[in-house]
Amino acid sequence: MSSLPTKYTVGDYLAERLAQIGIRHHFVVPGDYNLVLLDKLQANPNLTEVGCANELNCSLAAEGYARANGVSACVVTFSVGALSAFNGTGSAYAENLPLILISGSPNTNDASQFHLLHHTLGTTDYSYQLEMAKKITCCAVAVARAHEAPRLIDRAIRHALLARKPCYIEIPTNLSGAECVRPGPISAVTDPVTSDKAALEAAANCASEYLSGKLKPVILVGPKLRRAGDGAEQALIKLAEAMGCAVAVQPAAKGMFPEDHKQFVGIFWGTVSTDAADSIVHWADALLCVGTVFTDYSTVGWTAMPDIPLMAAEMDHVTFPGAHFSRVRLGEFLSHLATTVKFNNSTMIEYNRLKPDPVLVRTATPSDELTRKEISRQIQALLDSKTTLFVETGDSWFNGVQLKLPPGALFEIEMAWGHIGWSIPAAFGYALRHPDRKIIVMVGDGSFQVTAQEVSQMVRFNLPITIVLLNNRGYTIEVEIHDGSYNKIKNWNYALLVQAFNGEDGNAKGLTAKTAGELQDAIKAAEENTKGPTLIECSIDQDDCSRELITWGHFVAAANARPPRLPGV
Ligand code: DPX
Ligand code: MG
Repeated sequence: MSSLPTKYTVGDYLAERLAQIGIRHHFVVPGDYNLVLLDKLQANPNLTEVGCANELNCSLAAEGYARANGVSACVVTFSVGALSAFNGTGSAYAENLPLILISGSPNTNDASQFHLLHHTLGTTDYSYQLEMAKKITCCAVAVARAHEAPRLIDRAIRHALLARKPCYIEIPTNLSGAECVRPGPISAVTDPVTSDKAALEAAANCASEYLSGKLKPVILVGPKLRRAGDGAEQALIKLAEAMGCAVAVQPAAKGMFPEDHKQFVGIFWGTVSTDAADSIVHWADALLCVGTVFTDYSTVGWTAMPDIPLMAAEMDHVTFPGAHFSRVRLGEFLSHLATTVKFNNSTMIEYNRLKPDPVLVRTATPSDELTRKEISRQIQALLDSKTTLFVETGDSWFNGVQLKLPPGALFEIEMAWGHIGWSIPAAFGYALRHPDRKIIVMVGDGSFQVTAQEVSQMVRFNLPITIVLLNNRGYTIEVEIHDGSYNKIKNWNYALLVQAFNGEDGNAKGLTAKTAGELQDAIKAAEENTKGPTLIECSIDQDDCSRELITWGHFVAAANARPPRLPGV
């Protein structure tokens, strides 16, 4: 391409690699250690720079972009920027997303001259940021000489893409513009590792052994299914249909198996499961776990950990009771298994007996005071094949998980990291990559206060995101886990705040709803506002929370409160 540089610098090299792996937007906050690098990235015709209000939001916007695009980049300055961006990087690690964190750093001459520098700890050792980054990424590199940049940049990006984890690249301020070689073929960075044939075969044989003699198989789907890529989601549908058995889904994997599929039996979340997913999982005598993640949250304080021997198919390996197979790619394994398994629909027959009858949903009259149930009912009616629903940590998790996803609708949740405020920047990052989708965010008042500034980027980029803010006046989920005065927060005028972000040229709308009719009108106004975000503040009573939140909160609190185990006891 004519506008690509003829002479490459470290910054040009990085820019070209980012573009080659499919990144179209890079999220930045400038600072003097990264300004030359930002110029180089800006100069690449395939990259669009997206400025964020702060580095926490910048990293979370990149986290959301990685959900939509498969990979993302976040560019910050040394320490004051990077330490804030570590939070979103931690999220990307926990949620299995390849986010490339890039930080500017001091001039290469300063360390040997023992200079004290701004944006540092006030010591002359500047290696601490790299050392910290090593703990929260799968590969952390610091470029110390321009000629090393190609090797280190390629290594970090390749590791991130393979492991589906974040990586870290540190570039000194005086090296971004330093000359280096032009990039070689991108396949050296992006080509996938395929399964070891013998291991794949052996794992499939072991699966047949595991299933032989079992009468009641169930598939349990976890969030790593989508992260694995490689067509794993489609392969799972084929496997499920070949087996004919019940398919339950973990809350963080909602939407990764179609909810309108006749074998979908609900969200398995222990005692707060939907439909009868918990009954059928507990009835099973064989559980094929596909990309599952068992944490205190997903097992409801360890009360719902399956207690039968499991098959666990992970992104790059498979384990069985007494056997382990490395270098088996999930998509390939599921496809292979689909050709060898026997049909056994016993769990579907039983599920259809257990399945609860549809609940009659009461529609409020317009003048009725707004309730959590009515909000959910109205959001349910909004969902269509183009919707992506973001649900924030808080009661929004439980309200969102209860909704039925129509075919094509997508669902995003950050259950492993659980950072309140994630949904606003993450939905912004996601929307840049998927401007064609109808994005709805369900968020609580406490979470919104953490990252509210990023609504201004939605305004800047004219993104018509609908934010349904549940104002229950505080940290209700914490109230249910362990209450105290610290769970009260200062109330804001949220609708007015969002309009303040308009400045002189924005199209954000801020609306309030205290009754069912007001919410209906506000949703209509949101649908008509195609040029900017619409926030609808829904006021509800502080104790108007879901049954699931109270039950889950009770068990998680009990798990948190276990007394220390003494040695030998
Ligand atoms: C905290 C949580 O208002 O939602 O529905 O009222 O609970 P609900 P809100 O958004 O409040 C959220 C609040 C304070 N968690 O209840 S879930 C602890 C926490 C966290 N992340 C960060 N800090 C603290 N999850 C960054
Ligand atoms: Mg709240």
